[in-house]
Amino acid sequence: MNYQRSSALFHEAQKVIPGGVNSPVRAFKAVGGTPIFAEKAVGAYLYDVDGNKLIDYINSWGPMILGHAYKPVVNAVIEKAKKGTSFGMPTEIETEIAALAVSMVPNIEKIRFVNSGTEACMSAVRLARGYTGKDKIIKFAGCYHGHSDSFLIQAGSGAITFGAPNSPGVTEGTAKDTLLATYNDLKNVEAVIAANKNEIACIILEPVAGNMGCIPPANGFLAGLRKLCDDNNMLLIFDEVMTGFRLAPGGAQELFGVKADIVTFGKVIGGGLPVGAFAANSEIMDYLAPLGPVYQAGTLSGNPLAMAAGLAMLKELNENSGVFESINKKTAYLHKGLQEALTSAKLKFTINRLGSMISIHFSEKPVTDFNSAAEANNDTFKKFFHGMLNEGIYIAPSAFETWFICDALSYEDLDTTIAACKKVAENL
Ligand code: KE4
Repeated sequence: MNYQRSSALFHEAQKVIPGGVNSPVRAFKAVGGTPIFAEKAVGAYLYDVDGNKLIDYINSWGPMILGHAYKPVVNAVIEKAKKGTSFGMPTEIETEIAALAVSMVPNIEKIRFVNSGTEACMSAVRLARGYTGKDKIIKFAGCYHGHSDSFLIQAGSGAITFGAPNSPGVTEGTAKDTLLATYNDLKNVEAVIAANKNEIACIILEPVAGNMGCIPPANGFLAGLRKLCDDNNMLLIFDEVMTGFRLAPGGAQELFGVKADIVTFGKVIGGGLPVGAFAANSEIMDYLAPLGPVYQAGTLSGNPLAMAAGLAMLKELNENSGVFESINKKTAYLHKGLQEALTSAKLKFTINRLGSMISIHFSEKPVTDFNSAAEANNDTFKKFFHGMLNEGIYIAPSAFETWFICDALSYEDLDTTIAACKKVAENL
């Protein structure tokens, strides 16, 4: 593969953009090498600036569940743009997409649109704190909820009493209100709660983790968190930025039958344009300004182009629920093929999958939380990543990401991916 133009563009970008990228994971720091610059993408294929055609398993980190440049989404944006790009005033389309989302997702009566998953999760935590009158939150090591200060936290020395910043710029004051727990470990969550009795506003988690690779919830984990929240007057926040409108029309709540108090969205709900959202029942959501005391705002929230893209996407998913079964079947087919390819190469690995989320971990132990994900062989992953890229298969440039399957992938594409995996694995 020739990456000359990507290299030249990366050189120029670094002169005027920190690290040459507008989001760190794109810089290939976790896998080495030069990031690829996209030229265009259609369906399951991404075309880079050097003319390479790649089968895309990132899909903009999740939004392109129906494939890139999906015509109903593109046409909706084009038509809407002709009427103006932003007003800073209420528009009818916001009500349309809000009503559709409320009809698709269980346990929500109202939804507020914002511009990113970070903004959605940040606002959901502020709402939980305002509604409960309590300051502390529990998040899980390895779960990512965006770059808001309260989430950039690592385990503090007194792990079950307070967190510590994991980025300069995050204050000790902020960090002390974030408690870190271990994913899939209810006993650990109980200990954190006991050490902070009556001080915790909420538990926030990815109901299926996608930022440690894909890590499904252990049986009973989500229901256990639900009970702990009910018993301790805490709100349960499902961060469905990744799982929302992907695992099922109603997301993880529908799939697992566990009720969250607040749900956050991003990615798919915007159809590739900048949209985040958070939703709950009316009692909780009416705590938000202008009705209630919890302030939250945004110039471009409910932007007409973003709403047009999101509404077109949700309409497609709502009217064609066969998509969910289709992408799940494709992911299961891919899983089987990857499993056989990696086994025949006699590698130590484990594959996690749930619905259309899948990840390969070069570890022979089960990967059920951040520590077990971190113990996998990252050097092998780096070689695997570049080997697959050289075969025209573009997976996430980090071992701590999930593959995103889109319905534009054909079974021929999947067979090409499996053959590439077999070839690469034999040379690792
Ligand atoms: P954004 O602010 O990036 O729109 O959303 C933050 C976020 C919140 N919650 C979950 C579960 C997420 O996965 C994300 C963002 N995901 C990463 C990829 N794992 C975005 C990629 C990036 O940072 O460039």
